[in-house]
Amino acid sequence: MIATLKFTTLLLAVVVCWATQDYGYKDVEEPTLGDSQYGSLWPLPQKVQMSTVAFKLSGASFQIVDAKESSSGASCSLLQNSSFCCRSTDELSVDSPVAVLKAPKVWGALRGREIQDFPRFAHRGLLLDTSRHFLPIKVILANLEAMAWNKFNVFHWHIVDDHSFPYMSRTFPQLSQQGAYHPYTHVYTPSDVKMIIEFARLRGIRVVSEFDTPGHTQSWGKGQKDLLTPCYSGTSPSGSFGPVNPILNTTYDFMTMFFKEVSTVFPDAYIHLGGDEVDFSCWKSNPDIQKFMAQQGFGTDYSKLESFYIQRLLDIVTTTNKGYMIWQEVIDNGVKLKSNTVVHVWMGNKFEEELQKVTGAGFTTILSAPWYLDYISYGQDWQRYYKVEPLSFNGTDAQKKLVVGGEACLWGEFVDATNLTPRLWPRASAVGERLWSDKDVKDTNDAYSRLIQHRCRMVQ
Ligand code: CP6
Repeated sequence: MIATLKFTTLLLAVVVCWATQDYGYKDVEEPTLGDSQYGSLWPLPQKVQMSTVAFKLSGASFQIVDAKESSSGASCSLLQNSSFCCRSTDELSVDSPVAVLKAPKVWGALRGREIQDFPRFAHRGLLLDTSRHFLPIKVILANLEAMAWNKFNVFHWHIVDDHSFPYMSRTFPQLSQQGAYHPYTHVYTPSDVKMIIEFARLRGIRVVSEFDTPGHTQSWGKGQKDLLTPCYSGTSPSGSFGPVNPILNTTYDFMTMFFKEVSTVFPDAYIHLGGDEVDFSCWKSNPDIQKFMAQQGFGTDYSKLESFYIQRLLDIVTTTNKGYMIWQEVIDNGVKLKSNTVVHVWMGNKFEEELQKVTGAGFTTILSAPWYLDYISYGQDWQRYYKVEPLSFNGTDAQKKLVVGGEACLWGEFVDATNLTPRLWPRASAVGERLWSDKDVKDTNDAYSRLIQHRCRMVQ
Protein backbone atom coordinates (compact mmCIF):
# COMPACT_ATOMS: atom_id res chain seq x y z
CA MET A 1 0.00 0.00 0.00
CA ILE A 2 2.75 2.42 0.95
CA ALA A 3 4.73 1.46 -2.12
CA THR A 4 1.71 2.10 -4.35
CA LEU A 5 1.17 5.46 -2.73
CA LYS A 6 4.79 6.43 -3.25
CA PHE A 7 4.61 5.36 -6.89
CA THR A 8 1.51 7.48 -7.45
CA THR A 9 3.14 10.48 -5.82
CA LEU A 10 6.19 10.06 -8.00
CA LEU A 11 4.07 9.87 -11.12
CA LEU A 12 2.24 13.00 -10.11
CA ALA A 13 5.50 14.79 -9.50
CA VAL A 14 6.73 13.88 -12.97
CA VAL A 15 3.59 15.25 -14.59
CA VAL A 16 3.57 18.47 -12.59
CA CYS A 17 7.23 19.11 -13.37
CA TRP A 18 7.03 18.38 -17.09
CA ALA A 19 8.16 21.88 -18.02
CA THR A 20 11.81 21.24 -17.24
CA GLN A 21 12.71 19.90 -20.68
CA ASP A 22 15.16 21.46 -23.12
CA TYR A 23 13.79 23.35 -26.10
CA GLY A 24 17.02 23.73 -28.04
CA TYR A 25 18.34 27.21 -27.49
CA LYS A 26 19.82 27.90 -24.16
CA ASP A 27 20.39 31.02 -22.19
CA VAL A 28 22.40 29.34 -19.49
CA GLU A 29 23.81 25.86 -19.22
CA GLU A 30 21.10 23.36 -18.35
CA PRO A 31 21.96 21.55 -15.11
CA THR A 32 21.86 17.78 -15.14
CA LEU A 33 18.98 16.38 -13.21
CA GLY A 34 20.01 13.76 -10.70
CA ASP A 35 18.81 13.08 -7.19
CA SER A 36 20.15 15.35 -4.53
CA GLN A 37 21.41 13.59 -1.41
CA TYR A 38 19.34 16.25 0.38
CA GLY A 39 16.02 15.24 -1.14
CA SER A 40 13.74 18.21 -1.54
CA LEU A 41 15.13 20.47 1.21
CA TRP A 42 14.92 24.19 0.31
CA PRO A 43 16.62 26.37 1.30
CA LEU A 44 19.33 23.94 2.33
CA PRO A 45 19.83 24.01 6.14
CA GLN A 46 23.19 25.03 7.56
CA LYS A 47 23.70 21.56 9.03
CA VAL A 48 21.87 18.54 7.80
CA GLN A 49 22.50 14.87 8.33
CA MET A 50 20.33 12.50 6.37
CA SER A 51 19.26 9.22 7.93
CA THR A 52 17.15 6.30 6.77
CA VAL A 53 15.19 6.36 10.03
CA ALA A 54 12.18 8.61 9.81
CA PHE A 55 10.04 10.04 12.61
CA LYS A 56 6.63 11.50 12.16
CA LEU A 57 5.84 14.70 13.97
CA SER A 58 2.33 14.67 15.28
CA GLY A 59 0.52 17.67 16.65
CA ALA A 60 -0.66 15.62 19.62
CA SER A 61 2.82 14.75 20.90
CA PHE A 62 4.42 18.05 20.05
CA GLN A 63 5.19 20.23 23.05
CA ILE A 64 6.39 23.75 23.24
CA VAL A 65 8.45 24.44 26.34
CA ASP A 66 9.91 27.85 26.89
CA ALA A 67 13.21 28.55 28.53
CA LYS A 68 13.58 30.18 31.95
CA GLU A 69 14.98 33.30 30.39
CA SER A 70 12.26 33.46 27.74
CA SER A 71 10.45 36.76 27.44
CA SER A 72 7.70 35.46 25.17
CA GLY A 73 6.05 33.25 27.78
CA ALA A 74 4.96 29.61 27.72
CA SER A 75 1.72 30.37 25.95
CA CYS A 76 3.26 32.34 23.08
CA SER A 77 0.30 32.24 20.70
CA LEU A 78 2.55 32.69 17.74
CA LEU A 79 4.03 29.24 18.25
CA GLN A 80 1.00 27.53 19.79
CA ASN A 81 -1.24 28.53 16.89
CA SER A 82 1.24 27.82 14.14
CA SER A 83 0.93 24.56 12.29
CA PHE A 84 4.63 24.37 11.57
CA CYS A 85 5.01 21.09 13.39
CA CYS A 86 2.45 19.16 11.39
CA ARG A 87 1.80 20.63 8.02
CA SER A 88 4.97 19.68 6.22
CA THR A 89 5.08 16.55 4.07
CA ASP A 90 8.77 15.91 4.57
CA GLU A 91 10.07 14.15 7.63
CA LEU A 92 12.32 15.28 10.34
CA SER A 93 15.15 12.79 10.71
CA VAL A 94 17.02 12.61 13.96
CA ASP A 95 19.17 10.01 15.64
CA SER A 96 17.32 9.75 18.90
CA PRO A 97 13.66 9.10 19.70
CA VAL A 98 13.26 12.67 20.83
CA ALA A 99 13.76 15.68 18.62
CA VAL A 100 14.63 18.89 20.36
CA LEU A 101 14.14 22.19 18.71
CA LYS A 102 15.93 25.05 20.40
CA ALA A 103 15.70 28.63 19.29
CA PRO A 104 16.77 31.84 21.01
CA LYS A 105 13.73 33.67 19.63
CA VAL A 106 10.24 32.55 18.61
CA TRP A 107 11.11 33.57 15.04
CA GLY A 108 13.82 30.95 15.03
CA ALA A 109 11.46 28.29 16.34
CA LEU A 110 9.01 29.14 13.57
CA ARG A 111 11.63 28.20 11.00
CA GLY A 112 13.13 25.46 13.07
CA ARG A 113 11.95 22.11 11.80
CA GLU A 114 15.59 21.52 10.91
CA ILE A 115 17.64 20.66 13.96
CA GLN A 116 20.58 22.96 13.41
CA ASP A 117 19.85 25.84 11.20
CA PHE A 118 20.27 29.57 11.04
CA PRO A 119 20.25 32.13 8.26
CA ARG A 120 23.43 33.38 6.62
CA PHE A 121 21.88 36.86 6.20
CA ALA A 122 19.47 38.60 8.57
CA HIS A 123 17.58 40.55 5.92
CA ARG A 124 15.95 38.31 3.32
CA GLY A 125 13.47 40.48 1.51
CA LEU A 126 11.05 40.54 -1.35
CA LEU A 127 9.82 43.76 -2.95
CA LEU A 128 6.32 43.84 -4.39
CA ASP A 129 5.03 46.91 -6.22
CA THR A 130 1.34 47.66 -5.69
CA SER A 131 1.31 50.96 -7.59
CA ARG A 132 1.94 50.09 -11.22
CA HIS A 133 -0.77 47.45 -10.89
CA PHE A 134 -2.98 47.00 -7.85
CA LEU A 135 -2.50 43.65 -6.16
CA PRO A 136 -5.56 42.24 -4.37
CA ILE A 137 -5.12 41.48 -0.66
CA LYS A 138 -5.43 37.74 -1.22
CA VAL A 139 -2.54 37.83 -3.71
CA ILE A 140 -0.37 39.59 -1.14
CA LEU A 141 -1.34 37.09 1.58
CA ALA A 142 -0.66 34.10 -0.69
CA ASN A 143 2.77 35.46 -1.47
CA LEU A 144 3.54 36.11 2.19
CA GLU A 145 2.82 32.42 2.71
CA ALA A 146 5.15 31.52 -0.17
CA MET A 147 7.78 33.83 1.29
CA ALA A 148 7.63 31.94 4.60
CA TRP A 149 8.10 28.62 2.75
CA ASN A 150 11.30 30.10 1.36
CA LYS A 151 12.40 31.62 4.68
CA PHE A 152 12.10 35.20 3.51
CA ASN A 153 11.58 37.54 6.44
CA VAL A 154 11.01 41.02 4.99
CA PHE A 155 8.14 42.13 2.80
CA HIS A 156 9.29 45.39 1.21
CA TRP A 157 5.97 46.95 0.27
CA HIS A 158 6.55 49.45 -2.56
CA ILE A 159 3.02 50.59 -1.96
CA VAL A 160 2.74 53.82 -3.98
CA ASP A 161 4.52 55.28 -7.00
CA ASP A 162 3.81 57.45 -10.08
CA HIS A 163 1.00 55.32 -11.43
CA SER A 164 -1.31 55.01 -8.45
CA PHE A 165 -1.67 55.71 -4.75
CA PRO A 166 -3.57 52.76 -3.23
CA TYR A 167 -2.57 53.50 0.40
CA MET A 168 -5.60 54.92 2.21
CA SER A 169 -4.34 57.63 4.53
CA ARG A 170 -6.48 58.69 7.50
CA THR A 171 -4.83 62.09 7.58
CA PHE A 172 -4.98 62.71 3.83
CA PRO A 173 -7.85 60.60 2.43
CA GLN A 174 -7.73 62.59 -0.83
CA LEU A 175 -4.45 60.91 -1.74
CA SER A 176 -6.08 57.55 -2.48
CA GLN A 177 -9.47 59.03 -3.36
CA GLN A 178 -7.85 60.90 -6.24
CA GLY A 179 -4.67 58.91 -6.76
CA ALA A 180 -5.75 55.24 -6.63
CA TYR A 181 -6.90 53.41 -9.78
CA HIS A 182 -10.27 53.17 -8.02
CA PRO A 183 -11.18 54.95 -4.75
CA TYR A 184 -12.92 51.92 -3.17
CA THR A 185 -11.86 48.72 -4.90
CA HIS A 186 -8.18 49.50 -5.56
CA VAL A 187 -7.12 50.76 -2.14
CA TYR A 188 -5.59 49.31 1.02
CA THR A 189 -7.71 50.47 3.94
CA PRO A 190 -6.22 50.81 7.43
CA SER A 191 -7.72 47.44 8.37
CA ASP A 192 -6.35 45.78 5.19
CA VAL A 193 -2.90 47.05 6.08
CA LYS A 194 -3.29 45.82 9.66
CA MET A 195 -4.34 42.39 8.46
CA ILE A 196 -1.39 42.09 6.07
CA ILE A 197 1.05 43.11 8.81
CA GLU A 198 -0.39 40.56 11.28
CA PHE A 199 -0.51 37.77 8.68
CA ALA A 200 3.15 38.49 7.94
CA ARG A 201 4.11 38.68 11.62
CA LEU A 202 2.65 35.25 12.34
CA ARG A 203 5.03 33.92 9.68
CA GLY A 204 8.07 35.76 10.98
CA ILE A 205 7.96 38.39 8.26
CA ARG A 206 8.47 42.12 8.80
CA VAL A 207 6.59 44.59 6.63
CA VAL A 208 8.76 47.53 5.56
CA SER A 209 6.70 50.12 3.73
CA GLU A 210 8.21 52.34 1.07
CA PHE A 211 6.92 55.83 0.40
CA ASP A 212 9.27 56.91 -2.34
CA THR A 213 9.93 60.66 -2.72
CA PRO A 214 10.79 63.17 -4.18
CA GLY A 215 10.61 61.34 -7.55
CA HIS A 216 8.10 58.63 -8.46
CA THR A 217 5.31 60.75 -6.98
CA GLN A 218 2.97 61.64 -9.88
CA SER A 219 -0.01 59.97 -8.19
CA TRP A 220 0.52 61.97 -4.96
CA GLY A 221 -0.12 65.19 -6.88
CA LYS A 222 -3.70 64.31 -7.73
CA GLY A 223 -4.94 64.52 -4.15
CA GLN A 224 -2.49 67.02 -2.66
CA LYS A 225 -2.43 70.47 -4.21
CA ASP A 226 0.96 72.22 -4.54
CA LEU A 227 2.91 69.14 -3.47
CA LEU A 228 4.56 68.61 -6.86
CA THR A 229 6.72 71.07 -8.80
CA PRO A 230 4.92 72.80 -11.71
CA CYS A 231 7.00 72.34 -14.87
CA TYR A 232 7.47 75.27 -17.24
CA SER A 233 7.55 75.49 -20.96
CA GLY A 234 9.44 78.72 -21.58
CA THR A 235 7.96 81.38 -19.30
CA SER A 236 4.62 79.74 -18.52
CA PRO A 237 3.57 76.59 -16.65
CA SER A 238 3.17 73.66 -19.04
CA GLY A 239 0.44 71.99 -17.00
CA SER A 240 2.59 69.01 -16.12
CA PHE A 241 4.29 68.33 -12.82
CA GLY A 242 7.66 67.03 -11.69
CA PRO A 243 9.09 65.72 -8.40
CA VAL A 244 7.92 66.94 -4.98
CA ASN A 245 8.41 70.71 -4.69
CA PRO A 246 11.40 71.08 -2.35
CA ILE A 247 11.23 74.87 -1.90
CA LEU A 248 7.86 75.23 -0.14
CA ASN A 249 7.32 75.02 3.62
CA THR A 250 3.93 73.44 2.95
CA THR A 251 5.76 70.44 1.47
CA TYR A 252 7.54 69.79 4.77
CA ASP A 253 4.39 70.39 6.83
CA PHE A 254 2.68 67.74 4.70
CA MET A 255 5.56 65.28 5.00
CA THR A 256 5.65 65.76 8.78
CA MET A 257 2.00 64.83 9.15
CA PHE A 258 2.11 62.08 6.56
CA PHE A 259 5.12 60.26 8.00
CA LYS A 260 3.79 60.67 11.53
CA GLU A 261 0.79 58.64 10.41
CA VAL A 262 2.87 56.08 8.48
CA SER A 263 5.12 55.55 11.50
CA THR A 264 2.13 54.48 13.58
CA VAL A 265 0.42 52.37 10.89
CA PHE A 266 3.57 50.32 10.15
CA PRO A 267 5.13 49.05 13.39
CA ASP A 268 8.47 48.04 11.84
CA ALA A 269 11.49 49.97 13.10
CA TYR A 270 12.33 51.02 9.53
CA ILE A 271 10.65 52.98 6.78
CA HIS A 272 11.98 52.93 3.22
CA LEU A 273 12.14 56.50 1.95
CA GLY A 274 13.08 55.82 -1.66
CA GLY A 275 15.03 58.74 -3.10
CA ASP A 276 15.76 57.03 -6.43
CA GLU A 277 15.66 58.24 -10.04
CA VAL A 278 14.92 61.92 -9.52
CA ASP A 279 14.44 63.64 -12.89
CA PHE A 280 15.85 67.19 -12.74
CA SER A 281 14.33 68.53 -15.98
CA CYS A 282 11.15 69.90 -14.36
CA TRP A 283 13.06 71.53 -11.50
CA LYS A 284 15.37 73.11 -14.10
CA SER A 285 12.44 74.56 -16.02
CA ASN A 286 10.81 76.28 -13.03
CA PRO A 287 11.83 79.94 -12.39
CA ASP A 288 11.00 79.80 -8.65
CA ILE A 289 13.26 76.79 -8.25
CA GLN A 290 16.00 78.55 -10.24
CA LYS A 291 15.75 81.52 -7.88
CA PHE A 292 15.92 79.25 -4.83
CA MET A 293 18.97 77.47 -6.24
CA ALA A 294 20.74 80.83 -6.60
CA GLN A 295 19.77 81.95 -3.07
CA GLN A 296 21.08 78.71 -1.56
CA GLY A 297 24.30 78.89 -3.59
CA PHE A 298 23.61 75.55 -5.28
CA GLY A 299 24.68 76.90 -8.70
CA THR A 300 23.23 74.56 -11.31
CA ASP A 301 23.90 71.37 -9.34
CA TYR A 302 20.42 69.96 -8.90
CA SER A 303 21.69 67.01 -6.88
CA LYS A 304 22.33 69.64 -4.17
CA LEU A 305 18.64 70.53 -4.25
CA GLU A 306 17.73 66.86 -4.07
CA SER A 307 20.04 66.47 -1.06
CA PHE A 308 18.47 69.55 0.54
CA TYR A 309 15.04 67.90 0.30
CA ILE A 310 16.19 64.46 1.48
CA GLN A 311 18.07 65.99 4.40
CA ARG A 312 14.93 67.71 5.64
CA LEU A 313 12.85 64.60 5.07
CA LEU A 314 15.31 62.49 7.06
CA ASP A 315 15.13 64.99 9.93
CA ILE A 316 11.33 64.72 9.86
CA VAL A 317 11.36 60.92 9.90
CA THR A 318 13.98 60.90 12.66
CA THR A 319 11.49 62.63 14.94
CA THR A 320 9.17 59.61 14.55
CA ASN A 321 11.92 57.40 16.08
CA LYS A 322 12.13 55.23 12.99
CA GLY A 323 15.22 54.13 11.18
CA TYR A 324 15.25 54.55 7.46
CA MET A 325 16.28 52.75 4.34
CA ILE A 326 17.08 54.62 1.15
CA TRP A 327 18.02 53.71 -2.43
CA GLN A 328 21.69 54.12 -3.30
CA GLU A 329 21.43 57.47 -5.16
CA VAL A 330 20.90 59.25 -1.87
CA ILE A 331 24.39 58.29 -0.71
CA ASP A 332 25.84 58.66 -4.22
CA ASN A 333 24.67 62.31 -4.07
CA GLY A 334 26.44 62.90 -0.79
CA VAL A 335 23.51 63.40 1.59
CA LYS A 336 24.57 63.25 5.25
CA LEU A 337 23.00 60.17 6.76
CA LYS A 338 22.52 58.85 10.27
CA SER A 339 24.96 56.03 10.93
CA ASN A 340 22.14 53.49 11.26
CA THR A 341 20.81 54.22 7.76
CA VAL A 342 20.39 51.18 5.55
CA VAL A 343 21.50 51.75 1.96
CA HIS A 344 19.74 49.72 -0.72
CA VAL A 345 21.96 48.95 -3.72
CA TRP A 346 19.97 48.46 -6.90
CA MET A 347 21.86 49.86 -9.89
CA GLY A 348 23.49 48.14 -12.79
CA ASN A 349 25.90 45.28 -12.93
CA LYS A 350 28.77 46.78 -10.95
CA PHE A 351 27.18 46.12 -7.59
CA GLU A 352 30.53 44.97 -6.18
CA GLU A 353 31.98 48.49 -6.53
CA GLU A 354 28.93 50.07 -4.92
CA LEU A 355 29.02 47.62 -2.00
CA GLN A 356 32.69 48.38 -1.51
CA LYS A 357 31.95 52.11 -1.49
CA VAL A 358 28.85 52.04 0.74
CA THR A 359 30.29 49.66 3.33
CA GLY A 360 33.58 51.57 3.15
CA ALA A 361 31.63 54.62 4.33
CA GLY A 362 30.38 52.50 7.24
CA PHE A 363 26.77 51.98 6.16
CA THR A 364 24.65 48.90 6.56
CA THR A 365 23.72 47.66 3.10
CA ILE A 366 21.11 45.57 1.35
CA LEU A 367 21.68 44.17 -2.11
CA SER A 368 19.09 44.02 -4.89
CA ALA A 369 21.04 44.87 -8.08
CA PRO A 370 21.47 41.26 -9.28
CA TRP A 371 17.99 40.17 -8.18
CA TYR A 372 15.50 41.95 -10.42
CA LEU A 373 12.80 39.38 -10.99
CA ASP A 374 10.81 41.63 -13.33
CA TYR A 375 13.70 41.15 -15.76
CA ILE A 376 12.95 38.05 -17.79
CA SER A 377 14.88 36.05 -20.35
CA TYR A 378 14.61 32.66 -21.98
CA GLY A 379 15.58 29.52 -20.11
CA GLN A 380 16.60 28.80 -16.56
CA ASP A 381 17.43 32.27 -15.39
CA TRP A 382 17.03 31.20 -11.75
CA GLN A 383 20.68 30.15 -12.03
CA ARG A 384 21.74 33.72 -12.66
CA TYR A 385 20.14 34.75 -9.38
CA TYR A 386 21.43 31.68 -7.61
CA LYS A 387 25.07 32.13 -8.61
CA VAL A 388 25.39 35.62 -7.12
CA GLU A 389 27.82 35.82 -4.21
CA PRO A 390 26.85 38.95 -2.24
CA LEU A 391 30.19 39.19 -0.45
CA SER A 392 32.39 38.89 -3.55
CA PHE A 393 33.45 42.55 -3.37
CA ASN A 394 36.81 43.93 -2.18
CA GLY A 395 36.54 44.89 1.45
CA THR A 396 37.54 44.12 5.01
CA ASP A 397 35.70 41.63 7.21
CA ALA A 398 34.10 44.59 8.97
CA GLN A 399 32.80 45.86 5.61
CA LYS A 400 31.37 42.44 4.73
CA LYS A 401 29.52 42.32 8.05
CA LEU A 402 27.69 45.46 6.98
CA VAL A 403 25.97 43.61 4.14
CA VAL A 404 22.99 42.39 6.16
CA GLY A 405 21.21 40.75 3.28
CA GLY A 406 19.31 41.36 0.11
CA GLU A 407 15.99 41.66 -1.58
CA ALA A 408 14.50 40.16 -4.70
CA CYS A 409 12.51 42.87 -6.51
CA LEU A 410 9.41 42.31 -8.57
CA TRP A 411 8.61 45.72 -10.03
CA GLY A 412 5.05 45.93 -11.25
CA GLU A 413 5.09 47.66 -14.64
CA PHE A 414 4.34 44.37 -16.40
CA VAL A 415 3.04 42.38 -13.47
CA ASP A 416 -0.43 42.05 -12.00
CA ALA A 417 -2.41 39.33 -10.26
CA THR A 418 -2.68 37.32 -13.51
CA ASN A 419 1.03 36.74 -14.04
CA LEU A 420 2.65 37.43 -10.68
CA THR A 421 2.90 33.88 -9.38
CA PRO A 422 4.86 32.30 -12.25
CA ARG A 423 7.10 35.34 -12.60
CA LEU A 424 7.98 35.27 -8.94
CA TRP A 425 8.20 31.58 -8.04
CA PRO A 426 10.34 29.58 -8.00
CA ARG A 427 12.79 32.23 -9.31
CA ALA A 428 12.65 34.06 -5.97
CA SER A 429 13.44 30.74 -4.26
CA ALA A 430 16.92 30.96 -5.79
CA VAL A 431 17.45 34.25 -3.94
CA GLY A 432 15.89 32.74 -0.83
CA GLU A 433 18.49 29.97 -0.69
CA ARG A 434 21.36 32.34 -1.49
CA LEU A 435 20.36 34.50 1.49
CA TRP A 436 19.69 31.62 3.87
CA SER A 437 22.17 28.81 3.20
CA ASP A 438 25.92 28.64 3.62
CA LYS A 439 28.06 30.38 0.99
CA ASP A 440 29.41 26.99 -0.08
CA VAL A 441 25.94 25.79 -1.06
CA LYS A 442 26.35 26.58 -4.76
CA ASP A 443 26.10 23.34 -6.70
CA THR A 444 23.52 24.17 -9.38
CA ASN A 445 22.88 20.51 -10.26
CA ASP A 446 22.08 19.71 -6.66
CA ALA A 447 20.00 22.88 -6.35
CA TYR A 448 18.09 22.06 -9.54
CA SER A 449 17.03 18.68 -8.22
CA ARG A 450 15.85 20.16 -4.93
CA LEU A 451 14.29 23.22 -6.55
CA ILE A 452 11.98 21.34 -8.91
CA GLN A 453 10.69 19.33 -5.97
CA HIS A 454 10.33 22.49 -3.92
CA ARG A 455 8.37 24.03 -6.80
CA CYS A 456 6.03 21.04 -6.90
CA ARG A 457 5.54 21.36 -3.15
CA MET A 458 4.65 25.02 -3.53
CA VAL A 459 2.23 24.22 -6.38
CA GLN A 460 0.55 21.63 -4.16
N1 CP6 B 1 10.43 52.01 -9.77
C1 CP6 B 1 11.03 52.67 -8.78
C2 CP6 B 1 11.18 51.26 -10.64
C3 CP6 B 1 12.56 51.17 -10.49
C4 CP6 B 1 13.14 51.86 -9.42
N2 CP6 B 1 12.35 52.60 -8.59
C5 CP6 B 1 13.37 50.39 -11.45
C6 CP6 B 1 14.41 50.97 -12.17
C7 CP6 B 1 15.13 50.25 -13.10
C8 CP6 B 1 14.82 48.92 -13.31
C9 CP6 B 1 13.78 48.32 -12.61
C10 CP6 B 1 13.08 49.06 -11.68
N3 CP6 B 1 10.51 50.61 -11.61
N4 CP6 B 1 10.31 53.41 -7.94
C11 CP6 B 1 14.57 51.82 -9.12
C12 CP6 B 1 14.88 51.48 -7.71
CL1 CP6 B 1 15.74 48.01 -14.48
